[in-house]
Amino acid sequence: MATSQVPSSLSLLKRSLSEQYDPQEVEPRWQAAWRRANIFTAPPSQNQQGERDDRPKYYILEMFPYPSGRLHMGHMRNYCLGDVLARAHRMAGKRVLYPLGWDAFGLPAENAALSAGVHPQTWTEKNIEAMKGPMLRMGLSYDETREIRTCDPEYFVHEQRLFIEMFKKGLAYRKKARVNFCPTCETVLANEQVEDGLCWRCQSVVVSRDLEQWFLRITSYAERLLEDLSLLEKTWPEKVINMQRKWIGRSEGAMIQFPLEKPLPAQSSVDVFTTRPDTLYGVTFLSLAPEHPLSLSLSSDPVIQKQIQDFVKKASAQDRIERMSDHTPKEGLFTGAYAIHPVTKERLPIYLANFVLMEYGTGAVMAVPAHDQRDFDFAKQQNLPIRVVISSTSETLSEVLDEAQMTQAYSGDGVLVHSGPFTGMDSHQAKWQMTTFAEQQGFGKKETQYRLRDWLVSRQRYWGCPIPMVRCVDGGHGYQPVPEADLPVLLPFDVDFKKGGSSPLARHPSFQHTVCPVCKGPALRETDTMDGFMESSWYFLRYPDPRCAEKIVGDDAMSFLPIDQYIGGAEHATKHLIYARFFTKMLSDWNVLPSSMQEPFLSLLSQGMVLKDAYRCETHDYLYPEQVSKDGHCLLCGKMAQRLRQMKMSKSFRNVIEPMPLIEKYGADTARVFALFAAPPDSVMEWSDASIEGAYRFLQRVYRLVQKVLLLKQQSADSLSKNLHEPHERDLRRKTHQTLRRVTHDVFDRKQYNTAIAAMMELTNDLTSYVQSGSPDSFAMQESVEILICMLNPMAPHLCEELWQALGHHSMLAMQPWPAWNESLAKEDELTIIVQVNGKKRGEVRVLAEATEQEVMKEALSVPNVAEHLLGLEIKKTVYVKGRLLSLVV
Ligand code: ANZ
Repeated sequence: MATSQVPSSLSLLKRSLSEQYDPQEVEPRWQAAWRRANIFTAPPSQNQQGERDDRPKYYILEMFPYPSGRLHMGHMRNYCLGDVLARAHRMAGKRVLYPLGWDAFGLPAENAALSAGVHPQTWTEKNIEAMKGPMLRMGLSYDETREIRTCDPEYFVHEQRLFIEMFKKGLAYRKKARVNFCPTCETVLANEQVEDGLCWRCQSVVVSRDLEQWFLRITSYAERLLEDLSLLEKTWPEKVINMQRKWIGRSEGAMIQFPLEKPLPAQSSVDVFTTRPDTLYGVTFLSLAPEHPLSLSLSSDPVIQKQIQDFVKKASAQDRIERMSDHTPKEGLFTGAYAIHPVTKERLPIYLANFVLMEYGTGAVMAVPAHDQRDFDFAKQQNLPIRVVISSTSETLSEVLDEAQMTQAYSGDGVLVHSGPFTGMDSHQAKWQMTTFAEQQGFGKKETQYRLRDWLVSRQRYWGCPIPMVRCVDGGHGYQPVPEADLPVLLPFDVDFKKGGSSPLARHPSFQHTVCPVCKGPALRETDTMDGFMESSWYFLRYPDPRCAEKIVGDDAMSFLPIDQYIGGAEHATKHLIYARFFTKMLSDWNVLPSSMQEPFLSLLSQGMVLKDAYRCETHDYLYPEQVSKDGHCLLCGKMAQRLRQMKMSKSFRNVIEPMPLIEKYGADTARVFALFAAPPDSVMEWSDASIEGAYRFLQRVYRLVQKVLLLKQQSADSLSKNLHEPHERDLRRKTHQTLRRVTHDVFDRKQYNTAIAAMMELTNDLTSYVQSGSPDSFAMQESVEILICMLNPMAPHLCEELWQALGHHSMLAMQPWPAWNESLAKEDELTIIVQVNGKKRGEVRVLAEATEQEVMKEALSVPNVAEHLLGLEIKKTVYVKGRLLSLVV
């Protein structure tokens, strides 16, 4: 157990307060004291003597940072939010786990190697140190004993084991994929390595290529990932849940087969996925993705074949998202082939169309131009027939849309027309009836599709976790996992970043050549590394037992898991937060995690962005604040600069505020209170110098208040005691306990620190007036000031620790129990009741909190304005809302 006593080396420290509060002296002193007392180390569920620690656990985590080397205000806000919860829950008697770590693999490290010639590892380590300093200077109460770095072999060995297990279970596999490829560097590029269509290294035009890559079968978890979002509905932001729903994108519909008029040796029909089987009678042609496997074999005419080849090439080079957009011009090509409508037996021309993507459904669409806008546009362009089969009303056929007059598709629901035996049926009902009919006739079946794709994880990069696979060259054993005894596969340090462009691993003299684990013949080691999102998909499982070497999740880990509160930006809604859920479900299926742990993050807080004004000069573009005069002119040329209000903090807008200078000027506590008070955690936070000053002044006020209290106590401790039932004392105690109730609720339940701080500011004002009132009561004063210091501690821990000690305590405030409010003291003595006559407010009355309806009525009738509005009228109805409102109807 950590001790909460002030260590002896410190117990002789100041018992009185310096005249001026000096955060630069106070803050490092307390940080050292906390560290020495080891109070932030998360207690395991059982100590070394085997004694159980039965306190409830609380695992709080912020999304771990990428060690870019720069700590910005966005980070700082994130960590302040987490630290408040960690500190508050420790005080509330929980066994808190609040760790820190580094998402240490990634592209910028490799960029640095290329541009500055620093090894990615050196660069990363240097940056971690550079960022950790300011983080600890902020007073964040991390358990430093559990720090992890994902680039450490002791960390990534577990990722390699995970990958191998996924391979063995068929969850990691290789398939051909369309990838970005740089012909000059001869390497595949991740999306983020393509800048404006050019290679980030050599600026050559990037092309698409079909190459074999490693994939993880996240799609086999699509349904569970979607279903279990309902478990998170009350504790995750609605926005994030909706983004995940959309990303996973379940569509229910049918798979329908259209026989080819001239069957090919390998295929006799085209399968399509449709969400609207009810429109089957409206199909007038089929559209295939240019990349569809049938495309090149549909025509035997060499002229058409050439046209098809050219079209495929052109469409494949187009951006996928753009291709799907309603606004992108539709492009198509008739293949010369026909399919047969499975019901009407009509001939349907087969087209290639740029807006059909191979990655979705079957890569083929049954086109219903009357009811699908893209098909409509395409039909108009290609002069193809349009056939209305859904009528928007249930009226007679005369109300049916006229194809010749239509200017856009009607995509809504309605009643079926021109649909054989289905005519007159409601389109909802017809969807399922048509599907059943197709099933009976053998040309279709019910089908659910997901937008979610399998996760492409191979990267042709150096600074990532090596994929632990080898390929047998001669023995025919294909891909084989690296044997457990040979794990981890380490990254060779002596690599050459400059020569050529391809991955340094693929050019390393000895890394690649190895032996096949099955036949001991020659084998080639996989030279791809894993996508950086792999490491962040499971890192939270390591903190509870970070040094456990044998297993990914240590024995005591479940005494902390799952994470009670996760904090991070909403920009991770679809990638990281889906991958982490996927891994958790998978590990739960493997019994590495218990079956009860289906979700990693029980509650999620997505903090808003940090914004600040930016300045732009016509000639000099964005300006640094020091390049702008007080009256808004560019100091470089004297022209008036344009002031752009509250832009995202970003290097390119030159409006970034670095936390360290702020801490050096005002101290960490001011920076913390500012970050917490400026806005609710999930809203954007607007930077303003005035708010920083405001936070600073508030803390100074609290300091002076305690100085005054100490002075009064010193002067005449006993004579200050008097009756606590006097009105002033009752008022102060009521305000104190009401504030405590409010702050407790705001911090622990609502996580709205800005309103909590506002309430403490009010209490500080009341308490200051009370203390200055001449004859304060020592008990009431001490009680109120101590409660204030306890409540403020999670936000401004250094100042509060200093004041706590000055108030005469010997134990550290960081381990002090969170105070409990007294409900009877918090209760209002008197209440204000609004009196309405016929729904209009006519007056108010002050009554005792426990007053009955009759007593309230009696008071109300004596209010002149109320009496006036009742004069000569009969009260027909009375509604009394206890403690709030009396409504009279006359
Ligand atoms: C016929 C139809 C008629 C359709 C109609 C829609 C409206 P969601 O809802 O997003 O899942 N589609 C199918 N595969 C496609 C692909 N690979 N590329 C482009 N479009 C494709 O979309 C499903 C609908 O998108 C399907 O239903 C299909 O068009 C089209 F009045 O089939 B529909």
